[in-house]
Amino acid sequence: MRVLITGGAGFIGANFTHQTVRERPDVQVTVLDALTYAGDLKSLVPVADHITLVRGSITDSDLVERLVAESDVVVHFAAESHNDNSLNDPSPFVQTNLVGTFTLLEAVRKHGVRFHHISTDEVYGDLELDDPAKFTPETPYNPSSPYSSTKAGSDLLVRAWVRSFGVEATISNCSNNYGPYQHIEKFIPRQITNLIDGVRPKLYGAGLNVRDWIHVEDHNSAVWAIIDKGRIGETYLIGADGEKNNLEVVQNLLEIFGHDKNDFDHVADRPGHDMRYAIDASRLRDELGWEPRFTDFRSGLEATVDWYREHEVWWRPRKEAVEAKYAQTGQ
Ligand code: NAD
Ligand code: TDX
Repeated sequence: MRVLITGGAGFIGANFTHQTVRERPDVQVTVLDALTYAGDLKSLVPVADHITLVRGSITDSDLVERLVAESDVVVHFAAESHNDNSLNDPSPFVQTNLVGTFTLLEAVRKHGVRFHHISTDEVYGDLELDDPAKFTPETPYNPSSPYSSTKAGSDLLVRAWVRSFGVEATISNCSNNYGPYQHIEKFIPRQITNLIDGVRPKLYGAGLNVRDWIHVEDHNSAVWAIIDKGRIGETYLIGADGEKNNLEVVQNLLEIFGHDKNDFDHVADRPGHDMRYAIDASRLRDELGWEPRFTDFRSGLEATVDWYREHEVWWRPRKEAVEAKYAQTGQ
């Protein structure tokens, strides 16, 4: 099987590439990645001898068509992925998440190639803290940020290409991922690298916002389950019942580092900050028999802390610029 992985030099795509090379020696992997600020070639060094890497944009229709024509499956991770960046400048989000997905869809349509679209639970908006509900595939779309609205739009493009043109596609909407190779602009690695540097963690607002954490390896095993056994045209929600508020996550990290649980700072809140995400993954579990393996959040977090401690060469070059950017918004 020839698999084209878009965004394979980013956090989840790199972990997916590693998992695929490790567990599926029969798969021929090509990664297409523009190597934006979020992509890092170092993340692919451990698998460099087993993949073909193409540097380019998913908005480049000639390049995309050539690569898609040589593939059996496209797994589409490439995106602008950070909410805070989308509040500062939405333009690359529209280009990559909407125009890029459109470009890929036109190519898979022309060449009859199977497509799997990676999306987020944020397309559903947010839930109240005291609401017992979780997101299901029937929850109406109600995105809040420029990031989540462009992801929602990309999902709708995929659905329309399935219905109107018979494209063989599936969609997955996953909750917040954590694990190795995550960009240090994101919540958990930002706080881990702050703590390594002796800087207090930064909590937006009161810190009561809830995210439904899943280990990146579990997200990626679910993606393979959908590629292997998923029904064409279907949407699968991926989550592992990992709801935690941000304060709890920061206090877990402080404990791991042996600090007092109050050793953090409250900083400016994110405008329009979604309160709570929660996933009902029963379709994935019941239909496809998928189960998460990393169900103990604390030990997953400890392993992630160890990874950042051991891979300072990977993240250090970005740290100063990331913090300088947050300083501009008082975060
Ligand atoms: P990331 O920002 O770490 O990586 C994105 C990758 O896409 C980078 O390597 C970047 O260089 C590449 N890219 C960006 N624009 C491109 C373009 N125009 N052409 C080609 N490549 C381009 O993101 P991530 O956290 O790994 O997220 C991957 C996917 O998973 C995204 O679609 C995101 O919406 C989705 N998702 C992420 C999470 C999460 O918690 N991180 C949760 C659910 C869904
Ligand atoms: O320094 C911080 N302090 C803080 O309190 C940062 C960077 C974030 N936060 C909060 C904001 C959120 O409530 O932590 C939570 C998680 O923030 P992010 O890591 O920015 O993730 P989020 O906005 O929830 O979106 C993530 O999950 C869904 C990914 O970045 C998206 O790509 C994915 O779709």
